Amino acid sequence: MRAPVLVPGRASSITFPFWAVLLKNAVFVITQVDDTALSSSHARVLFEGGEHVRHRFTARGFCRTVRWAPQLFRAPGRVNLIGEHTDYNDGFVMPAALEFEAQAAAAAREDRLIRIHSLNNGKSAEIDLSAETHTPRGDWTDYAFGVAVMTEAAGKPLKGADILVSSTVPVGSGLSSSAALEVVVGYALLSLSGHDVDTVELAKICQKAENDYVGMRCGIMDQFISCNGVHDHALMIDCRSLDRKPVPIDPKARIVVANSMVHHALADGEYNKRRQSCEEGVRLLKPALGDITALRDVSFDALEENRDFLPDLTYRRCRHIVTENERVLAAADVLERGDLEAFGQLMNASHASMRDDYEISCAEVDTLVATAQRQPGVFGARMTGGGFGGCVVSLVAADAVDGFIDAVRVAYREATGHTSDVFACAPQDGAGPLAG
Ligand code: GAF
Repeated sequence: MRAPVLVPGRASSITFPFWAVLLKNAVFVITQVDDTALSSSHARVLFEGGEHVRHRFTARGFCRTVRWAPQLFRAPGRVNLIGEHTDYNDGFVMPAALEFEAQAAAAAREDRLIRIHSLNNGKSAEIDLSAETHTPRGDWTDYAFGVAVMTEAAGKPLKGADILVSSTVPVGSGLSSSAALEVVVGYALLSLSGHDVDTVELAKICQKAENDYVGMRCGIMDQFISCNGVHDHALMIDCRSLDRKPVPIDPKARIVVANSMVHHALADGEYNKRRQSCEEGVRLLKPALGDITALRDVSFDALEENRDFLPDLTYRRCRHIVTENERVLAAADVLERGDLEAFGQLMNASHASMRDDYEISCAEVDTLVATAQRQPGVFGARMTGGGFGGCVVSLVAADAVDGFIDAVRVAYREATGHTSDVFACAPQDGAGPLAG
């Protein structure tokens, strides 16, 4: 398989909202991070902006014992344009970072407690980094505390911290709300403890947290794009070397995301099963193909020549990965040449492969994809993310976007009864401090 030429991404400046200036300039005395105080609508002013008086009232309302001068951080969710389930096969992916993001206001502590409060669910929790062992709780806090534990395991000692988090990434939609939370917490903890933040290393730490603390055997795509996204670009990532190349999105087209509003519960178990099938494929093909370590090393011709070594289901799982890798490489070429029609056809083929070979779609998503694919001005559409629900990504001619959004919303509601959130996206930069 041809290897792409990859160059490091460009960093660009981050704009920060009005509320961030207020918060950054405020030194306030915080009481406690407790549910009643912080889940109030007043507390939300911290993250959503609002008039200064209300802001100060809020600060006084829940701040009593700890002097708090937080630093602010952000980490985006993502949409993947093409390259699904290829990341854990050492393959290629092409995601973009979204405007939806997790934000954190965080300050170091004198001790080794990490205390976190979520403005999304109004819940708080803490761990003591000095404890001998840490037991995952099976809830949202595992993403945050897993990152703290894995950061220390990577040889980076941390100070304790008080962290307030808020996220606009819709949960369970396949837009990587968990990676955004991991990355924003990791960025905050490293910064508060005086470490330089290497965004490739941070992505690896966050992936390890998800693999070994949360128990989800994900690849590195979501954490990597949240750390390294590039404004107005998708990012072509080689998940083996972690080389990356920003690919500009032609201004004649817009990325449009439509949420199917369904998420089937079998997602995590089925995800791990897909990964096992890929590993089985490599094991069974190795005697014939020699020095392969991942499906990345298998060409389509080699797979076809050796398909008799594989049970049919394993063969189809492998065929998705092998053809998807080829599609991502082709997609990078055609996008660079501005051939949006060809890019769209690769997206459509990717969806068919996920639906028929990898079997990670579902009826509602197939309906949404078909609805999107038949609209005027659309180049292509496919499911994005891990599967079994979540979002559909489409590439749409810029001058057809408004009509596309309305038509998809109406047709999907008529077909399924669900009201889809449909929105055009502009790719953002990866994680970083919010105010400098
Ligand atoms: C999930 C995982 F977290 C990613 O690593 C990736 O495998 C994706 O599903 C499918 O492409 O988002």
